[in-house]
Amino acid sequence: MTAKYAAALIFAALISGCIGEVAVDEEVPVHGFRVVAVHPHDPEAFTQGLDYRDGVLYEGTGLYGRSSLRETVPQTGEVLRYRALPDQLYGEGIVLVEDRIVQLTWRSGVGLVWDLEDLSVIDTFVYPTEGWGITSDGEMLIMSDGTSALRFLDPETYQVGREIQVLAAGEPIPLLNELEWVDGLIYANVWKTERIAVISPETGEVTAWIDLSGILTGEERERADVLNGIAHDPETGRLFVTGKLWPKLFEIEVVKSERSRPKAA
Ligand SMILES: [Ca+2]
Repeated sequence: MTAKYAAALIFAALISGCIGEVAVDEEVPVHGFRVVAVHPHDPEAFTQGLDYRDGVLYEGTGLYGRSSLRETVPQTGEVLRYRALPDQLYGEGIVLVEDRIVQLTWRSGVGLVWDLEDLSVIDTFVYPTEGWGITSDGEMLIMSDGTSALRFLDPETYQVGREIQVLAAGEPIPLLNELEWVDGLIYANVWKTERIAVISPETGEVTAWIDLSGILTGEERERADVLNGIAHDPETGRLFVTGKLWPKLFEIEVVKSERSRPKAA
């Protein structure tokens, strides 16, 4: 193929919308962010779940032999309470529900239920999928498992009610990870990306993306693993994000855009 012919083919594909990443996301706005505050975060914490209540941040961490549940002061990173998981359990998402903390594990098919008052395990439950992220809409638990599915679980029986498939511009979005319920929408980290999907809990449609590219410096990024922690304070609207082995916890504001833009390379 001559270069001129190849160029003509590419041009034809471009004008017909067949190539170019803009086409994938063209119907979904991509929001930016503004850092409001930066707080210390334990760079040894392999963050898998983040939640917030009454001035305290709750964090679940992963890896075999290093998984934990911890309660910290967001402004300082001070650890108020800490519980190690058994070595054979790989901790995943967490969510506070009334006076309990529910924590998933990755491939053990078992969830742990902690008493918020003394951080003792008071119950367990089982599920047939991997466990990734978990949040709550105030009535049901919402769980991710590494696919594009989100399942709604009864918070008393842990039985699955309904399930939604998460789609952006008609395409399934797999690898949904840490979750957070924010003002009637589900925020989800997408594993190995710096994007948060903003998802309608009714339809599973991604109504917007939040692009957190550049939130860590290049040097920080080299030492850290992926974005994987979102916590929201419904009282003040504060939104916290961090990631696995990140040295910082960020408070951010979402800077809304009505327009889509191509994914970062
Ligand atoms: Ca969360």
